[in-house]
Amino acid sequence: MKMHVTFTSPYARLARMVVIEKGLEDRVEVLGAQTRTTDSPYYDINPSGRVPYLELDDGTGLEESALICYYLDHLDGAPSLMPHDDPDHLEAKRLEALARSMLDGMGVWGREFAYRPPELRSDFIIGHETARAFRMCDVFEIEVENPVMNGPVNMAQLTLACALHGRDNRPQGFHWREGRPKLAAWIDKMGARPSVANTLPPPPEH
Ligand SMILES: N[C@@H](CCC(=O)N[C@@H](CS)C(=O)NCC(=O)O)C(=O)O
Repeated sequence: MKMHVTFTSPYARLARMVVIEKGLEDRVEVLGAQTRTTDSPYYDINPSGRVPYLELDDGTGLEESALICYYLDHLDGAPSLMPHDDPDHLEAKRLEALARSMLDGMGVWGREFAYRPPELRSDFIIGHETARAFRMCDVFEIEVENPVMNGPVNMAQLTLACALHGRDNRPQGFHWREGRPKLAAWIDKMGARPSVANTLPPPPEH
């Protein structure tokens, strides 16, 4: 299988984490894609131009990190990151959705800095997304004590790690550790997992 990613994308990072958590490094070739470029050759592989994208050996292509993670977790017939028979299944899904909601907002916020020159940035969008992200961090300062966030590794934990690990001051002004000691300690603990440590985004170019 081939997985197309960028190494800055948190959604691609989530899929890369699952490859490592499930021990699939020998079966999934991770390839850097050229996104956000006119006429990128990647558009011939995935017309949407988004990452992550998983090309199965039979040529089928899967878009969307949630679907890719689902596929990879179920490949061995023993899904461990989203176990359906777990009594906490719904609680795990609830927390995963909260973490993804935070990640989605941070993507909007980060794109204002990454892809717009300063004079075109929207203070309104930046303000709105900054406030949302900090509110969600406050929610997780409490929820990191939830048993789902402390039991066997799962999608809720990995999604929250994608949103926060290696993201201090990224986007600019995201000082989420301040006043949130439990969340900071939880992220640092997650950072010891190879799937988290080995998928750290590269440092910003500017
Ligand atoms: N909901 C999608 C979001 C994927 C996404 O937005 N990826 C961004 C990178 S973070 C992307 O590919 N951007 C390139 C583009 O918009 O052309 C998922 O979870 O996979």
